[in-house]
Amino acid sequence: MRFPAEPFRIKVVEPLRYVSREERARLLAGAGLNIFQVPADSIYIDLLTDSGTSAMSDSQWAGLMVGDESYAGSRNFYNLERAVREITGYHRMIPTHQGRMAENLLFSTLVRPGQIVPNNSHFDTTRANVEAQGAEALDLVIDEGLDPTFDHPFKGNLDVAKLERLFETHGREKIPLVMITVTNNSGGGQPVSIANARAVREVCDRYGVPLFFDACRFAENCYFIQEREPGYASKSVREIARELFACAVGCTMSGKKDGLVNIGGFLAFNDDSLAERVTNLLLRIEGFPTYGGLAGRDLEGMARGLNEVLSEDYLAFRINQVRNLGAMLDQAGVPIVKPVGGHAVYIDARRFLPHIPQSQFPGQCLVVVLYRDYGIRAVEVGSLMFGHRDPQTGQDVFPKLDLVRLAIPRRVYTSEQMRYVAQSVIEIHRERDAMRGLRLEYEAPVLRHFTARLRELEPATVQT
Ligand code: P61
Repeated sequence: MRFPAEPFRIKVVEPLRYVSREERARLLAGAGLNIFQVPADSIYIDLLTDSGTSAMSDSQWAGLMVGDESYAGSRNFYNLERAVREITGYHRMIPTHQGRMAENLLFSTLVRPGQIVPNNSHFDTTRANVEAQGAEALDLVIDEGLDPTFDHPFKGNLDVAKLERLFETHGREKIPLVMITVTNNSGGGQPVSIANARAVREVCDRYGVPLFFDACRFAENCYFIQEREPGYASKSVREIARELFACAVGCTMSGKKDGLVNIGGFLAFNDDSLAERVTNLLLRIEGFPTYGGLAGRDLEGMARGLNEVLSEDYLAFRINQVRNLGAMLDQAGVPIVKPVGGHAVYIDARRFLPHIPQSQFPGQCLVVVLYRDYGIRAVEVGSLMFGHRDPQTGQDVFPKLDLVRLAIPRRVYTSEQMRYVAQSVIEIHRERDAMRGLRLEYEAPVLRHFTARLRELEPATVQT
């Protein structure tokens, strides 16, 4: 039987500070209504991200003490390399300080200006790293993946017909690699099936182009495969992971998600000549190949975390905790992306706040109230994160979806705390008609959501 509740007990606690509503309102106003700029110790429940926020196990903490900080040949590098080989089947593992450096190294090596990199959906760092090479980051997720109400077991799948057409139109010279993000974060934490990964690989092989995974949440993806894909119910998640990774030639990885660590990442594949090119760049911008940008102890924590994350008791608890939060919201009529994904519940802000147009950032409005009134930090994944002004037309361009992500850190919050989150969102939903839109006062040229400053619109200027 799988564990019905937390498959761990708590040995160390981190006290949370209570901050009054007045104090939260003051902090938020000073931060330009940007939740990234609020000090974390003024937050009661922090659902900004599941990235780097996991609680490490006793074994991982013990692993830090056997960190070998030798400049070259640290024993922890070999432990991590072994863990990655066993799980993925890729024999070259290049450690990096986090996922975006793995992306930078891969794209700097393989991508040229004017090329196109298709993905089911690029996450923002992936997109930024593709664009930094002067290339286009193209999202090809299946149409069902863009409809927040459509129930589909593998909404993260990449549209194989669209990929075929892309190759037919542009030829293989324009497409240096194809990526699939497992699970698909920007699309709601939705999984990708093995059948889809195989079909994409088949197209890539025909055109002689490599397929890479953005594998941050591979274990959660594999749990969904076991649960939902015909033929996989009796296979272990570990076996499924091996089969999934065999569909691609390599991966980028942020260990801050399914590596169960607070910092770390890697790039892994089997191509020795690519390893040589990447390593030359790594030496210049990140570190020596046996530590990347990390301490030996960090490598050890990630080696142990990668094995722990494949525990099926852990994964059953993890996926159910996120799913239960979604169910509480759904039952109360809060519009969420369905089915609930692996690491987060996504609220559909356009349906939650239909009276606030995308130009007034409905998702960010909800983020503001969640913190100011309830001490909960969520993140907007919508018109603030992905919207921009088209330089040619001068028009504002908005993404199809305006979502608010409640990302659940791994092994951190109790079910009671999750109930508090659900009740808070439900109360806001009841009062939603009184909420007002926002105006952007400052934006940086890239990744604007980190530093943007906003202001609440006066009631008189709200459009109806
Ligand atoms: C997150 F607000 N994700 O979801 P790094 N690929 C994928 C990711 O989800 C991802 C990375 C690559 C984060 C952290 C984050 O604007 C933001 O180790 C599918 O963070 O470099 C990271 O991995 C990059 C949150 C990143 C953000 C950028 O919360």
